[in-house]
Formats: sequence, C-alpha cells, structure tokens
Amino acid sequence: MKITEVRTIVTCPGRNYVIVKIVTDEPGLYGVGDATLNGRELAVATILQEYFAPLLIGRDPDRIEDIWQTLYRGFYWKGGPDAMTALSGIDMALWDIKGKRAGMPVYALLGGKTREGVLAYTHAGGRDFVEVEDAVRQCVEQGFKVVRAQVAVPGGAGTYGAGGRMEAASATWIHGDGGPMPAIERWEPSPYLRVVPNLFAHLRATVGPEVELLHDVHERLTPIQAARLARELEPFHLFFLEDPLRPENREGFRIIRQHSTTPLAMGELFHTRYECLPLLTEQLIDFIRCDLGHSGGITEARKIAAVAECYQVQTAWHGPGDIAPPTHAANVHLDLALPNFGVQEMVFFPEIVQEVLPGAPVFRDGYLEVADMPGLGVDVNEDLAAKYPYQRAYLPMVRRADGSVHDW
Ligand code: KDG
Ligand code: MG
Repeated sequence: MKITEVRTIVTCPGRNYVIVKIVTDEPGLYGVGDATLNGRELAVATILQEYFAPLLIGRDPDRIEDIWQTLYRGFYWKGGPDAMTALSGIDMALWDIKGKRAGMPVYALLGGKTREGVLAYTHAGGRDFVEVEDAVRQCVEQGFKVVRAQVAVPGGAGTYGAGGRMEAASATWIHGDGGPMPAIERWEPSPYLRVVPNLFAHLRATVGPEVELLHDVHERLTPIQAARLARELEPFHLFFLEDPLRPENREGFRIIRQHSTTPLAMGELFHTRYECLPLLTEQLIDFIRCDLGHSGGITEARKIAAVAECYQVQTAWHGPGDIAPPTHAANVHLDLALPNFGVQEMVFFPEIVQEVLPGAPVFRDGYLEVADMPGLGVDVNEDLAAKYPYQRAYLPMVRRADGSVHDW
C-alpha cells in the first residue's frame, strides 16, 4: 500500500479549519486529519503542501511511527506550533487509514476500551455571577457533571472567554480599512483576582457541592498571583485550575504548588513531550492537557500520557471549537483506551460544521461516545468545504490599562 496524494483542504464554515486528506493506492481507502491552528491556518497549509506532502508520496501509510520520526527528527529545524500542527493532521489521517484497513476503530488499535464513555466538560460563561450560575445550571440539566466557569472581569473590555455556553474564543472579525483586525481586550490582574474567588463562592452557594467546577486562567498571571488565586479557591474544591502561567515559565509552578492544594492543569500551548516533562516528573500538575492537533497527534499524546501515568497525572486534552471534529474524535478514541484519562473538554459544533466535517463525538448524559466504525469515524465533504473559502481572522489581543501589551 502506498500514499498517492496528500490533500490540504482549507475551509471556513463559520471559522477556519485546515483538513488533511491522505489518499492511498487502495481503491476508496483514505484518511482524514485536522491541522487547524487558530490564526495561522495558511502557514500550516503551506508546510503541509510545500514541505511535508512531497515526502509522503509513495510511502507506506502503515508505518506511522517512521513517518512521524521523519517529519519531526528528520528535519534540522524541528517543532514549533506550525510544523507540529501539520504533523498532527498527518498523524491522525494515518491512524484513520490504519483503522479502516484493519476494520477496527482507532481506540481498538490503541489497546481497546478501558471505559464505556468519556467524561466531558463544556463552558459556562456570563457577564455576571447570575448569568454564569444560569449557564452552569443549563449544563447540569443537559447532563454535564463537570463545567468550566468563566465570568467577565469588571472594568475589562472583552469577555475573557466568558461569552456564553458556545463561546467561540477566536471568531473575532473586525473589518477596518485594511481588512480584519484583532479586537483589543483590556486586562488588569487585581480585579480578576478579586472576582474569581467570589464567583466560585457564589456558585458553590447556589448550585451546590456536587457539580465539578473548573476555571481557565489563560496564562495571564505571575507565579505569586497564581499561588494566591489557587489558595483562595481551595474552599470551593475545583476539579482543576487551568493554565495559570505562561508556557514559557514552567518553573513558576513550583511556587503555586508550595502554597496550594488546588489541582492544576496545563499543556494546551505545549507542542512536544519535552515541554511536559518537568511538570510531570516534578509532580507540579495534576492534569496534562496537550492539544492532539498541535502536539504531534495520537502518536505523541500516547507517549505523553504514558509518562503522566507514572506520576498519577491524568489527561484532559484540549477540546475547544477552534480545532476541527477529527481532533475531537482523536481525543475520544485515545481517552477510551488510556488508563489515566481524567476529563475531556468538548463543544457542540454548529450544524454546518457537522455537514462539512461529519464525525464529531456524540455527547450523552455527561459522557462522549464515538461511532463504532473503522478508523476515526470522521470525514470531509470536499464539495461543501469549497463553498466556504478561508477568511483571515485573529484572536483578540490584550493590553494593560496603561496601554502595554499582555499575553492573551
Ligand atoms: O485558540 C485559543 C483557544 O483554543 C483557547 O482559548 C481555548 O483555552 C482554551 C480552552 O481551554 O479551550
Ligand atoms: Mg484553556
């Protein structure tokens, strides 16, 4: 069996997605993967088409590890989010082919199910505590046992990821004379540090102790600020506090750990196992949440999970709306097989995305399921995808009250 074509499909059915379709010389046998990197879609598409695709033509798609090593270690300049996203899309498509060829779902190839369903969480946000409370209640009614809660910060322009249940973190198009420009959000740590513990006090008082709650800091704090927040959140027993620090400052997690027992999660901005290592081996986090679409696909995530397992760290792979259904499906196939799975982030895709990219996991009573069909169970409708051409879009940018730039 040989790879005959690597197709890159860029489409925007509401937001931009980059899809990889790997075609083989076996009639009708192809694999589909996701290579979407929010705000850098065309850079990844160029890496796929100009650098990776020519190396794949004629290769045996069964040799996933060898192809992975070729596209990572084979290059002198390796890694980075753009190349790792391209590699992730290829990796998923190859696992899809392997499953289809074997007549087995990918989770079966990964060792088989260790659980019947995948515990899922989604987002509840609002402009004030009552709106967040209502959103959490709606999630609970829908069956969610774990909910992420975000509230707008008083005085801050922008929603800080608190735009509602189906929050679309990146779909910000502002058309100026030069085309779309990023929205600017304002950020000050003091109001944020005051409002978040009060939000969780309100939620525990109103929705009770049973629903598991978590919160995403979006890497905006300094180590000592994050330590204060983690300590002040202790009475509210968070499932985890996510991404308290920038990914560059892994040492800072030691300071948070010294001050608090609030469980910590990190990893959506990591691209390889090497970035995860110190947080795992020093037991500085409790959940590792790499993005399968940005860190090397199923092949790399399995290895990260295996190291995490040694330290009783559980997985919580990134699952927002800005990665396409094939990554969400890959998440759930891996979650079903992993012994140290923790929780899975998910979104409900709009109907049009489900038509262009069928096969997203299905949510039922708190858990995610994938269809019991060979491969990842995903596809791409290329004719429909072509009707939604790429549109340049930016994530919001963040500035302090004095006008200086801050991390998003
Ligand atoms: O592109 C940025 C989003 O993926 C990010 O804001 C989502 O932090 C996120 C999350 O936890 O889903
Ligand atoms: Mg996050």
